Amino acid sequence: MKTKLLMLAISMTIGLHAQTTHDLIWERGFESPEADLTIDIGDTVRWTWTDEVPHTVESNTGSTETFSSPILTGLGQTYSYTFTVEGVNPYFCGIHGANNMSGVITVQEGLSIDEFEEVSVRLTPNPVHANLKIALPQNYTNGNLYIIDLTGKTVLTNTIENRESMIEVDVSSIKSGMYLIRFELDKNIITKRLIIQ
Ligand SMILES: [Cu+2]
Repeated sequence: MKTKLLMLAISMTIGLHAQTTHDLIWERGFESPEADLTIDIGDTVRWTWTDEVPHTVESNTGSTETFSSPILTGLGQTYSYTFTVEGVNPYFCGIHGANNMSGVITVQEGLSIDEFEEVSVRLTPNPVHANLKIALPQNYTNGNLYIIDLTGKTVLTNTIENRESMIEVDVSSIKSGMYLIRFELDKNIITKRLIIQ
């Protein structure tokens, strides 16, 4: 009985570890390499529409998994897909075409914990009213962060210096709503969704 409980606890921990949601913007001209991600099996990719024209997210020829969003229009609309098979998944917008909107989601089995943490950024609290605390990975040299509204306009830019692992950003001057916060840490680009209240 105790063994079973322990096994359950371990498998729940692994399950939680695997369930990361990665955010991407989705608009005309959004392409590789910014539209590319490497994720773990079981992770979800969430695309957020950041312009006001119709788009789809569709797997392209040769994709390991097959997925297709409905045609969505409007700022802040989202489409999410959870990847469950190791492989390579080229995708594109069925309306604007692979030459204008496309990327590749690479799904790997069991990214090591180090790799996983290398690309992890934690935002607390989220939603946030004033002081946003950001936990950063420690093995980068140069960093910038951008808070971008759903029209694609950058409303705040910060340089991250001295390889800080925890920073605070005052967002009280930004009006409430949904934003994307984008981190450029050396060559890693990490985008997350941020709600400001
Ligand atoms: Cu499109």
